[in-house]
Amino acid sequence: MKDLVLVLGDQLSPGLPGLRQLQPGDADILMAEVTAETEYVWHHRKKIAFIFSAMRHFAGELRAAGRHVIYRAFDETPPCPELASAVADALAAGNYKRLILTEPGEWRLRAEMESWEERFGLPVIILEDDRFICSHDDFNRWADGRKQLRMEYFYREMRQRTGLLMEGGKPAGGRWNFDSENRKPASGNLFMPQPFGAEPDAITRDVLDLVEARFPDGFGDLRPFRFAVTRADAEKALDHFIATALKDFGDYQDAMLKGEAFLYHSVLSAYINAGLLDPLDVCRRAEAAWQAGEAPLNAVEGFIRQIIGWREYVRGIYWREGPDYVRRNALEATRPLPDFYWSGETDMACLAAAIGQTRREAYAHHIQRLMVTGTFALIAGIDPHALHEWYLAVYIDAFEWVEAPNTIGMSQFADGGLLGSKPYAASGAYIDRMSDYCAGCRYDVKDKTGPKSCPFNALYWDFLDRNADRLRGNPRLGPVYKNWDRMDEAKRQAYRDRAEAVLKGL
Ligand code: FAD
Ligand code: DLZ
Ligand code: SF4
Repeated sequence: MKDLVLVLGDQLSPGLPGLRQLQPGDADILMAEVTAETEYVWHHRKKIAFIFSAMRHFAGELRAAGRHVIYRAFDETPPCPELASAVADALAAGNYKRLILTEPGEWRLRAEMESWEERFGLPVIILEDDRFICSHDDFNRWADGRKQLRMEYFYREMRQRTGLLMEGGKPAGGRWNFDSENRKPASGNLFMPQPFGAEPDAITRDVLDLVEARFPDGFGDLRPFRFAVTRADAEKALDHFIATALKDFGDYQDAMLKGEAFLYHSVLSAYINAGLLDPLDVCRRAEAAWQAGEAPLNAVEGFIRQIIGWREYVRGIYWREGPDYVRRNALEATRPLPDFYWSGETDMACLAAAIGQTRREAYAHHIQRLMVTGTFALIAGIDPHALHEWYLAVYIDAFEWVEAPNTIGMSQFADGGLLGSKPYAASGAYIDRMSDYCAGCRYDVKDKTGPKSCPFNALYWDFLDRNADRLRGNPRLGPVYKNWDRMDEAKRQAYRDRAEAVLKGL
């Protein structure tokens, strides 16, 4: 009797534990495009197409390597409703001794899979996903007993463990972190790099037609579709990033520019998260570029920190904190998500730009997510769970283990400061400093409380005022509250009134 190995849409790695431990003759592989996975949030149509096409290509590669793959395509009528029904059908059709799984990237599926042994009456083995650098046990060992979890300290351990950018046990360049050099605004540039784009092949074209036909009311633009869907093309995207953008990644990491969706970002997150690229390998390639003198240390350190630092850290927190993490709401924010998060139709030029490109590309870079859509929702008091579902839907790289801690923790402070030390609240001045959005906006970023004043300005102070009981004690906000306290009451009231008008207008 053989084993049955289920491979999910974000587990497309030949080194996946469930695949590398079994010989081709010992196991059949099951992959399934199923309705439930396309419906748990209103996924961007590019995201559905990316997952389906990458799954189909991966199944082809497995077959070419001599594996037997049972593939349930969405074109079956009716499509397979959920992963459990795909498993049930495969078990009914074959004679299997065990079901082998690699742990999924969310609590929802994890809980479901834990019920499968009883449901299907055969041993179900759930293997730890060791495509990450830090195991659950290692993260818990690091976190246990600490008063505060802070990414920077976790990151230093990951540097030591991987040896990345380490020289004789010390950080290369004498510092762990070069962020102080990384906050430059960018300016338009004819030679701005663009991410690698793949021409859709016949498999991708079929998937695009399928998604167009089956998700006519889906979110976002399906075409043009230029994402890589194979390991080979994802490798090309990595090479392309290292050759064209890595050297400027650090300097312009926090910059935003009208009409430039990608700037010097790598646009590799979807490939890493789906398993097409290995995170450690990506980091070693960036390190090699620094060693070869092709990219400066501030860029390479910043890039590597995002992957072995932030990416591993947020995952550790997601699994450590449990399934209720996505429901946390420390600031008790309850305002519904404004419709313009879906339509992009708002006069606020920064939000229109970030959401417009999200609709077109299924991509926004970190500062757009954190300091535009994230900050606005935070200071407007939007329900963090509704916002979480939005981020989980609209980005091609969105899987709950990485999206939820970034949204609930980093961006909305809804975990009360567990993941990060302060809320990312800001007035329009931040966006004005880091972007060219304000120049073309209907609102005036310099105006604080007038009818045309930038909405971020009043909402910022109103947020601090509304949440004073919860936030005043935060040491990083002490100076800000001092400024608020020093303002005369008429000015404070003008901020409150303008904020009320903005919020009514949502
Ligand atoms: P780059 O800027 O080129 O960074 C390099 C790589 O570092 C990324 O590919 C990614 O793998 C990793 N990385 C960078 N920042 C983070 C981070 N904060 N957390 C984890 N990994 C990071 N990232 C996702 O992969 N999926 C998500 O669903 C997601 N949701 C987010 C939601 C919010 C509210 C915020 C503020 C951030 C979110 N991020 C998410 C993190 C980050 O914005 C994206 O990883 C990044 O924008 C992807 O673009 P890139 O590949 O060009 O990244
Ligand atoms: C995101 C996604 C989509 C849209 N469709 C599928 C699918 O049909 N089959 C599948 O195995 N996986 C899909 N995925 C990815 C899963 O939702 C993902 O594995 C879980 O969210 C866990 O991270
Ligand atoms: Fe955004 Fe305010 Fe600038 Fe307009 S003025 S782009 S709303 S920060």
